[in-house]
Amino acid sequence: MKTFPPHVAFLGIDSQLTFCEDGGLAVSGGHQIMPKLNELRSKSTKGYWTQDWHPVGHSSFASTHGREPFTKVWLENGQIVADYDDNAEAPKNAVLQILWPDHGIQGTEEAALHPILHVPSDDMILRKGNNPNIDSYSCVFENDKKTQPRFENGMTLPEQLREDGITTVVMGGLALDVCVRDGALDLKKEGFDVIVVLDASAAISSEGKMAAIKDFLNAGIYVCYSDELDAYFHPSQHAPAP
Ligand code: VGL
Ligand code: ZN
Repeated sequence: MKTFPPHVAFLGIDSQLTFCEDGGLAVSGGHQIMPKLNELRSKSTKGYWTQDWHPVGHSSFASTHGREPFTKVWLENGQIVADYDDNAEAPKNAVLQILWPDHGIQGTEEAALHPILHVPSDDMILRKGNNPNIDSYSCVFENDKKTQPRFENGMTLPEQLREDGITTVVMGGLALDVCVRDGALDLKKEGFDVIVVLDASAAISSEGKMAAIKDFLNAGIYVCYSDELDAYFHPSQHAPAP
């Protein structure tokens, strides 16, 4: 098996039961990507994971507001200030929120990383979504785009990656059209080379998947399938015959 060069790290996003079939926020194809994540992890020296980690009654939950899941609203300090309307201006200081079914509740069995994943004990896990009033899709910024999720050691993910000598991140996980997308875009903006592996990810919707791929390509993020990575990192061994 070919391994990634040492400056390349694996990053698994929200690879939790809560985002798989039968989970709180079920993504179809969730369980199926887990063996691919194991395969990618085994090719990398360093591994990083994120975990969606919400308190009970989080402001991103429809149930918290007595609303239907998948409604779009404007939140200010975790409170609904208006319903989202395509034609209306955004209320000042408000953050757009899709209200989700309850998911990723701290300490529950379904909030754990998927049980078939092989997570070496020195891999680092970044928990996000702790703040009851702010959702956190990206592994770099919470949805206010100001505050940042941090490891237990106090470091942000970009700080930790730089300290570890990582310049390139190979990403997969759930959901491609929400947390993988926002994390990939933010890591790219932070100056990392980012590769999103499609068969190691699953999306909430196919429209969302197409929109995310468009965003990746516009941002200069590589999008590929797992069986293309060896050729990408070891091109001389994969050159076409003369
Ligand atoms: C996610 C919606 C809400 C994700 C997390 O991991 O993609 N999506 N919370
Ligand atoms: Zn969440």
